[in-house]
Amino acid sequence: MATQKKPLITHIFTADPSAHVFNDKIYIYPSHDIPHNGEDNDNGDEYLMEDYHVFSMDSPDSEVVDHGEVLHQDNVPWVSKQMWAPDAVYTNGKYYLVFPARDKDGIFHLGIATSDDPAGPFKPEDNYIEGSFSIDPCSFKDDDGKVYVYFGGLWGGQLEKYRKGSFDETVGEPEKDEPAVCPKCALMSDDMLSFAKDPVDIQIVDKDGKPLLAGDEERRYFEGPWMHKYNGKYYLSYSTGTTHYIVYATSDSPYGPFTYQGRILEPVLGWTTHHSIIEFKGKWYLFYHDCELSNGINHRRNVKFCELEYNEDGTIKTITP
Ligand code: FUB
Repeated sequence: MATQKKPLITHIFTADPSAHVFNDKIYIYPSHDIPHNGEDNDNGDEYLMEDYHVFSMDSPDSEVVDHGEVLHQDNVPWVSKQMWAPDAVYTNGKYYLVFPARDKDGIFHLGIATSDDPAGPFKPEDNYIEGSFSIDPCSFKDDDGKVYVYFGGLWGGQLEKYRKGSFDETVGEPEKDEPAVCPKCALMSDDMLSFAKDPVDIQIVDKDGKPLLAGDEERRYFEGPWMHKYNGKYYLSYSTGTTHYIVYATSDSPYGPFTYQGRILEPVLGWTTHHSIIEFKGKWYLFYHDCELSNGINHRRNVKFCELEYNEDGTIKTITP
């Protein structure tokens, strides 16, 4: 299946779209790339995001509406810089924006901001979620009302630096024949302001039940987790980073283990690839980004979307951009 989609938002650079259906409309919570002429590097220093805008569409065929800036880093007491990929969830009659950023010491954590309206503005908590770390939160509400946050990203996202239990700047990725670094999952407290349980590793295994190895770069986890459910199964999808695929794995439990299934999206223009998946009025859609608007400048990205299709057996048809 091919997608012909054009950049959805063209007046600012947007990336990392987390899409949701709230009140029968599609809401998009992306990050906001700020143009600059600095260098790209493996630490992600080029991603100088400072704020969030929220966008909505009445339907996939409608115009997209920019609801404006809904949160700026200057209004979040614990943040120093880099408000990266956010997500949002509706629970307890409120909308919660879950976002990563660096604290004053340059360490990434996850923060919470709240609104009565899916379009914001969002009021931040003074401190980050205690015990949170790394980047790319996906806030998934299960059918029983429990909210789980899946998170973690390698390299600039610092995930591998926690391999020994706590942050250690000197710790790198595992050897290629060792199990890959796992994404994390934490059950949220009922008030959405803290972790109800410590984050746990989410295992991603091959068809024989063996954990994917760090050297298996076409399949192992790198960043950008997304969770959705289809026909009662949990689908964990994510970016493979260095090989630029969006891939997925399935499980009968939100905690896994997840069995690797295949690719959702072939590489897009630009280094990063990051996505979300929603169902809207009986059809499924993939939201993602590339660098078409900037002709390939890695930190000037644009959100796109296209339809996503399942095969009869529940596998997902690979999309070629
Ligand atoms: O947008 C900054 C970072 O780039 C995100 O956190 C990653 O997922 C990648 O898209």
